[in-house]
Amino acid sequence: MPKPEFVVTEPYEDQKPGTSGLRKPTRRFLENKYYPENFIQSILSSIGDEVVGSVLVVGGDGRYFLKEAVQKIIQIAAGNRVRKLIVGQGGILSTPALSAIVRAKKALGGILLTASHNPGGIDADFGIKFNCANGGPASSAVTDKIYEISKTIVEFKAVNEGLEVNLDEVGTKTFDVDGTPFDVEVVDSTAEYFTLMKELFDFEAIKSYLQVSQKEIILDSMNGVTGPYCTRLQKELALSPESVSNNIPKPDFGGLHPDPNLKWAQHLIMSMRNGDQDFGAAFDGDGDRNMVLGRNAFFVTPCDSLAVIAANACHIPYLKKGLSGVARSMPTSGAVDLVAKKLGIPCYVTPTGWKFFGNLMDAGKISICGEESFGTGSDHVREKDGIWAVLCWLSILAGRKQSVEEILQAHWEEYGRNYFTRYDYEGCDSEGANKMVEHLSKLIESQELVGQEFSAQGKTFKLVENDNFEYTDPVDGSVSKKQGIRFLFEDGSRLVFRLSGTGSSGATVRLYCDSYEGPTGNISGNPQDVLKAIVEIALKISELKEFTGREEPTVIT
Ligand code: VG1
Ligand code: CO
Repeated sequence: MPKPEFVVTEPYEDQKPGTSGLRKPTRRFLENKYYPENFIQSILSSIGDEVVGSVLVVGGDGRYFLKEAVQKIIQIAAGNRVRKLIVGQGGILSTPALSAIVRAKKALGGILLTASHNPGGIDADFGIKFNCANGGPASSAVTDKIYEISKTIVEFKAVNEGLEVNLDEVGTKTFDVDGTPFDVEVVDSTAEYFTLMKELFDFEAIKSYLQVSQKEIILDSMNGVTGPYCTRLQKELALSPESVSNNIPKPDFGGLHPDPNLKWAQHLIMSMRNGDQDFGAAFDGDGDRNMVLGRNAFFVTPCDSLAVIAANACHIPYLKKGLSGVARSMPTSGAVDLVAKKLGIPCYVTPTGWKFFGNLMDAGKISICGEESFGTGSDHVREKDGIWAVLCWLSILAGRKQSVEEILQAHWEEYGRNYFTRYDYEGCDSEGANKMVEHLSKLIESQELVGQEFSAQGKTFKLVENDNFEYTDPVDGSVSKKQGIRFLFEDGSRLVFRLSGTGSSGATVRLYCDSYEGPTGNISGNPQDVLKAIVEIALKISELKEFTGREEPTVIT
C-alpha cells in the first residue's frame, strides 16, 4: 500500500513569487535538488489543515518539464492527504480553463505549471503558480506566506511509490494511500472550458455570420496551450483548416517566444498583411493573453480592445444584461474609463497583475477588466482569457457587421483616441535598473519637477503631478505600495515607469506612454509618431539610457 513519507530537504532563498507565480530558468527547477518539491510543499503548507481531504486542479501550458512536475505534484498531494486531483489530459490546461474547472468543481484551488509568455525549453523558463478557490491567482498575502514557508522548509511529504498515472488517458484512478482513498482524475483539457464558453456566447450566431459573410479568420496559438482550444473552436465554428496555426503545444513552443505582441507575433502580422483574413488573433503560452488584428494586420491595442468590448457589451450574450463596473491596471490607457463614464458605471484602477481584479469580481463590482499587456477578461473566470476575448470580438463583428478597423474608427469618433505605447528594456543589469528607479523615486519625493515645462519635437508639456502608484483594495482594504512611478502632464499625457515582476533573471524596465485626442482631434495618427515627443521626455527625465546603457528598447508595443 502506498504510504506518505517525510523527505528531508533544505530551503532555497529565491522562491519568491513575482507578478504571477514563481518563474525561473528551467534548469533551476531541474538541477537543484527538490527545488520544485520545496515550492509545491510550501504551497500546500500555506493552505493549512484544509488541504487534508481537498480537491485541487493541476495543469500547465505544455512547456518542457510539465509532465515531470505534474508527477511530483501527484506524489506530494498524496503525501499531504489531498483527496483528489483533477489533471488536464497530458497535463494540458490553459490558465483560464484551470480557473473555470476550479470554479465549476468547487475545488480548493489549482496549481498551474507555466511561465506564461516567457519562452520554454530546457534553456528557457519554467514556472509554478497557485490559484485559490475563486479560481484566481493567489493574493499577495498568500504568496508572501508561501515565500516565508519556502525559506525555512526542512521536509516535504510525499508518496514516492505506487502512484503511476497515465496522463494521456482520460479517466479516474483511485489509490489507497495508507487506508484513505486518493483520486487522480484526468480530464479532457477543453471540455469544461467549452461548456462555459457556450453559456457565454452564441456559437451558432458567430458561425452563421462567418459563413454567410464569407469571413476568414486566423488563430495563432504560437505552439502554446491554446492549440487544442483553437482546434476545438475551429470544429465548433466550422472554420477552414487554415484558420488555426501553430496549434500543437510544444515543449519549447517550436522556438517561438509565446508572447502575442507586435514583435513576437510578427509572423502572423506578415501573413495577414499578405493574406485575405478579416480577423486574426494570437495567444501567449498559457492562453490568457491575446492580440487582436483586423484585415491587413490592423492592430488593436489591448487598451482599445478592452474599451471596445465594454462599449459593445450589448452584442455579447453574457454581458448583455449590463456591466456592473469595469477595471484596468494603472499603466493601461484610460480608453475604458471613457466608456464607463458614458455608461454611468464605476471604473477601478488597480496595480499591474490579474490578482488585483479578483476581489472586485468576487464582490460583484466589475464585470470586465483588462491590462495593456494583452490581457482581457470578465467575471466568468478569475484569469484573463484569450479565447474569451476572441469570442467577444467575433460576437461584436457578427452583431455590428463592420470590419475591425471600422469598429475602431467609430469608437474613436465617439470617445476620442487614447494613443498608447509601451517600451520594454529586457535583460538589463539589475543594478542600473534599480538605480534608475531610485533616481525617479527621489524626483517624486522632492516634487521638484512639478510645474516645470519639458519640450521635445517642437511640443511642450507641463508636469502637473507625479507619484508612485498606491492602491487600497476597496474590498479588503489591503494596501499595495510602489506600484509604478507616474508623471502626469497638463494635456493629459502620461508616463509610467516600473520594473517587471515576471522575468527570470536580470531586470526588465517597462516604460508606458500615453496621450489623448478628443473625437474631433487627430484620431488617425500613427501612435509612434504621436508619442515621439513624450517618449523623448520620458528618456530625459528618467536618464534611462545613462542608467541602463540601452539606446533602444527590445520590444515596442
Ligand atoms: C506582466 C504584465 C502584467 C501581467 C503579467 C502576467 O507583468 O505587465 O500586466 O499581468 O505579466 O501576465 P510584469 O510584472 O512583467 O510587468 V502572464 O500572461 O505572463 O501571466
Ligand atoms: Co499568460
